[in-house]
Amino acid sequence: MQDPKRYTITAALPYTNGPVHIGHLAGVYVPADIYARFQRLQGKDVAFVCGSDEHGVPITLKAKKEGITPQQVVDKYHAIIKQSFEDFGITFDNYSRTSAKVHHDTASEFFKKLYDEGKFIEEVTEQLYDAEADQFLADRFVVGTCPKCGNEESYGDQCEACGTTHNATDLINPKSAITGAVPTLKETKHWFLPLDQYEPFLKEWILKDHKKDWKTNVYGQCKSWIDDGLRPRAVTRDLDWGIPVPVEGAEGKVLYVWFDAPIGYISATKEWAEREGKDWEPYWKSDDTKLLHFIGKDNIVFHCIIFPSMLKADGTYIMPDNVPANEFLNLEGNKISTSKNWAVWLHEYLEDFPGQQDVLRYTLTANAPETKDNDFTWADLQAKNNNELVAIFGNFINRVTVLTHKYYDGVVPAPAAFSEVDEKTLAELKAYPAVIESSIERYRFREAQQELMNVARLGNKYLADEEPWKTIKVDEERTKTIMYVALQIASALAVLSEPFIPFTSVKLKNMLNVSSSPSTSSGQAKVENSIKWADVSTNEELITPGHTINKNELLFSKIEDTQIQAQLDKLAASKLANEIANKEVTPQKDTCTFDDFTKLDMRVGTIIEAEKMPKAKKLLVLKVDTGIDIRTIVSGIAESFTPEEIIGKQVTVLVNLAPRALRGVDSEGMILMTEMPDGKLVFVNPDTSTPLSAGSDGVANGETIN
Ligand code: B3M
Ligand code: ZN
Repeated sequence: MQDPKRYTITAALPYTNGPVHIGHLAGVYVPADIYARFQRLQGKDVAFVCGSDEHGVPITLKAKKEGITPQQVVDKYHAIIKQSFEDFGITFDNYSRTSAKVHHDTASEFFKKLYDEGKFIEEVTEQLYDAEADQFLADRFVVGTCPKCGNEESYGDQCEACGTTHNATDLINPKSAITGAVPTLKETKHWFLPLDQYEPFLKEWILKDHKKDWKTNVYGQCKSWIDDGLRPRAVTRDLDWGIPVPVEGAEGKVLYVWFDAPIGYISATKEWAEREGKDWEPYWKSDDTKLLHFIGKDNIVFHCIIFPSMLKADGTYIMPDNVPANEFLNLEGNKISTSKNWAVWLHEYLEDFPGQQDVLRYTLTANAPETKDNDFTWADLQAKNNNELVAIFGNFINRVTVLTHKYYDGVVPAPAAFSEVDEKTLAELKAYPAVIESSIERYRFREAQQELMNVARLGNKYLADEEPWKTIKVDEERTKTIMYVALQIASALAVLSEPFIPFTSVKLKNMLNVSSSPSTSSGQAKVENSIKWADVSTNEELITPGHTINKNELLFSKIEDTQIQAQLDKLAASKLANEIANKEVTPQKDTCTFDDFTKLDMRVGTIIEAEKMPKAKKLLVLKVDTGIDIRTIVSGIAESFTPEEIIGKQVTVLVNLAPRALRGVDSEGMILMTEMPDGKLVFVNPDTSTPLSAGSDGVANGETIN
């Protein structure tokens, strides 16, 4: 869309059943925020809205699991999520929630209008029902095999493996997620949006108009759904958590969460407009508004097919201009998972890296899963920080500000004549805003950020080549010119970095004692030392001679190996805890009688020698002092212990086990061991901290302990 008058930018409403993690940030909120900040810097009229998605089955399931009410669940996580977004500088104009009255009203009215105009099909159908829980099963209340790809853990409304949406009754071998019961079929009445009727519209709008300007993954998914043929889709559910269906004869029914949630964008805009004394309608109904939905790839069908069909059914709304959906971010090679606690939670990151939001924003953008799934690794965060933010950006700014203070007491010097290099460098600088802008406008945020870093590279190279620390000894005028040029680059960085690393941008502006202001189309007079994005390419001077900069401070600091190791340890602990939780416990063996048991002769022995059995991974050959004698025992513990660490150890020995040959060595007894939940072997420990000699009280070497 050419030159829109205003922007309505939406970011997917997070389900309020847990905190947000780096996957959310990378996939949706950071790119949306870069875009919104960028447009505001251009002086554009922006409404950037989001909010908590507080209805739907995930919330109900979480409440059941924690034994609290759904309202308690959403109150808790709404607060945490909202705080995380603020902490990471996501500049929503409004962060609302779908339990807000304005949303209940907006969604009800939306449904009612379509209902009154006969846009729904009302139908009694058989739906899956869990008799044990006395509840209809839809969406995430039911799991089964996906009819399209065969994934055995598909949800009732969507298969996460192949992305297909379906009706719960399409699942093969459905099972209730509440009780595990096999559901029966029971009749119930629902309202359906006949998506099939919107096929001609969708074909025209997406397949014809957006073939070129939408991302290939988004366009491809849409095309495949449309080509497969669309079917009517129920927009109501038999549930007690959600927005009541606002028509008669619909008691006990609520709006389907994917019907109400996208309307949340509209309610959030209304709430914002009311607060700001604005009219919300142009942001949703005026053709000169650019509407954009930032989402993850699992939400494509809802934003490109279902919601647009709803808007079309209403008839008064505009369509999104683009839906720049991202792929998924993995973590250290594995899929991020809330239930497995395989994630980096934003609130936890901030505890471990206080004040280092920009490091994460930068790393996530540098690695953004824009065209394919990508992997986040802690080693990469360290490298991005140490090798780019510290070594390039931070280093350049540090040199400029330190030298300005050292040579000129912090006052920007007046330049003498520019050399060819100076002219060339300043000309190159002027080209960057357009380059970055072009990438952002095409939703290529990693590319845009790389260009930003190239500005810092330009500055670094300029200083390294011109060497003001050498010229200061021989040529004062030349040094002033070099520092003047370097200060122009630093000032440009202060403004150009704002969409990407906003906290750094603020610090840098403070250091340079400049401000930034949105560009406006009307040619207003330049305010001294207030820099607009467009000034970087059009203005000869961003920071003026005679202007005093502030005290120098470090923008970034090195991240040490120990900090990274601590994060890896945390993940390893989480993986272990998860494995333990999911480990199948070996069933108890058949009963053994007391007589059987008394046949066992167990004694406390001391390992006096230990060595590895050649060519056997698991076996150690031990010499054990049993109190009766010293004997050889072959034990399968080599994967849990080294010979050195067990010499001198007291252990429990079954001494009357029939001897047997293991790899040619006669083993005369058995050391008692047991397995810890994580699979590690431990000794059945006689717990005698000081060796006892025979004859004293207590259990001595060789004494029978049963
Ligand atoms: N809450 C799904 C999700 O968090 C959903 C998005 C709603 S956007 C209207 O992935
Ligand atoms: Zn599937």
